[in-house]
Amino acid sequence: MKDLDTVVIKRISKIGLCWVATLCLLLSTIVPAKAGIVVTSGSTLRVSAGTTLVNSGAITLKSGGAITNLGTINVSGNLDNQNASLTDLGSGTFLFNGASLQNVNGQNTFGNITINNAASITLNGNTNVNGTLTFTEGLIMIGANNLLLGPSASVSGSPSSMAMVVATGSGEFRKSFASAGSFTFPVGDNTGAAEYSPVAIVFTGGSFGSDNYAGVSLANAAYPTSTGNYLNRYWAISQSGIAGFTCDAIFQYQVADVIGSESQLFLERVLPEPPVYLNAANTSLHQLTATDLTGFGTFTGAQFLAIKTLNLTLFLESLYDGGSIMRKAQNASGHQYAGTIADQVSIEFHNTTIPYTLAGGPYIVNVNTDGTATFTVPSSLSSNYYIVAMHRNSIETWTGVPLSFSGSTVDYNFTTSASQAFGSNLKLISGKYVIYGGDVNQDGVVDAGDMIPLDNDAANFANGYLSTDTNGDGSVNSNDQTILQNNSTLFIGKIIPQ
Ligand SMILES: [Ca+2]
Ligand SMILES: [Ca+2]
Ligand SMILES: [Ca+2]
Repeated sequence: MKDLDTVVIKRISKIGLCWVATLCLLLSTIVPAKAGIVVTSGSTLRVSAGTTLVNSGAITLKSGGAITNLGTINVSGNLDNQNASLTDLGSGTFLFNGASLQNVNGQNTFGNITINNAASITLNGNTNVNGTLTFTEGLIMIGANNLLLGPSASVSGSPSSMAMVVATGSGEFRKSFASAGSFTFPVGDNTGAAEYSPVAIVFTGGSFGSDNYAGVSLANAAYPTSTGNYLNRYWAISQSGIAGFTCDAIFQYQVADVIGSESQLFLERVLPEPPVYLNAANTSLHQLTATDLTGFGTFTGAQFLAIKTLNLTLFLESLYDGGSIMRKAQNASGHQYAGTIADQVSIEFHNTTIPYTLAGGPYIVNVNTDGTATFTVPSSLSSNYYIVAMHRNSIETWTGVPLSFSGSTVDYNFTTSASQAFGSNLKLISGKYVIYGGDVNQDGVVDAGDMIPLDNDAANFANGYLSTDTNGDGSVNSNDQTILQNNSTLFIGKIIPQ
């Protein structure tokens, strides 16, 4: 015997047990169900427009079952969709009004959702809302799942710290846009005290492709590089399918999250690096604002720290013929990089005491044919560091001494003497000191281990921007063995402090 308190909707044609579905179809009234509804495989729970199905328990949608809600379904227990794929539950409203935490399982597409449960609901799958998301009371905790509002969807009610989306996990609260326009993400955290910190974004232009979205997540914590005066909060905004956009953004924070002086705060986009500072905080509205963004990233409030510039000069043996000029690295069809760029190096900042740990980077930096390489250093790097240059087939090379980054500009030239590199580990070519080439496999030494991949690529007549192409001409052949053999004979390897 089935549980008498549970309504089980079975396959209509097979069982003929269709009374609940029939009632819902026919009556424009409130239909009370007992504690729990189970929709079995092959059956559909259909709620007509104008009908409210009041359910005082859970709704279980078995795999193969369906719900077509064109009216309203009041759920006070869990909504457990056991279908594996995204399931459209109809264009009607689901009212979550339980007295304890409600779980929404599975991947669901809703028309409208209203939350009126002070004990909150948890989404355990990716969730779409195409109509209205109404906040009466309670939190929607999305965790690792994405909550996506469609292009026509909107938010209603009065979001607050007691009625909002908690987006502090790896999931995002996403909104799709049909065209330029604005949307306020009613997001916040439930870390310690629940705090409401919505983000409003206003697209003023752009090309909005199908399935586009902008998505928000946040953390009630200091961004790791924050120092001095800062905000105990950061927001990450991503987007997909929105090309060539311009966008304004407003980030609302709570004064309780200010560490130090609020008047010192600016909106800082900390990612992507290098960080940039935007407008000063509005200390009466407690807002951080950005205008005319053309890219998103991670944003926080922080004091303005002077931008630092590192001007390096270096030559790579692999591209250097003398005359203070490098060739441009080639790929199979021509120059790998446009303009005056010869190649790219990656630059790391290392601390100056054992164990010389990584303090910043690696940062990908363009090196021009004249050896100059300039980039903006994150303002958080304000101490002394060894600068380490790495290149796809060159020997890792450290500065001869640590450099101070207390000022705004740091110049360093590896080419003027051997001692400019730690251990004087540079090669003299035509009056300039260059970074040794030939470390194809990037293990820190030039030896037979580099010859194996080179020989393999040469045997295959490989072309392209390849680490085995030690002279950077775009093809791998016996000419690439020269640097490698010369430096292998000299037992060239990286020399680093230890
Ligand atoms: Ca909090
Ligand atoms: Ca090697
Ligand atoms: Ca070559």
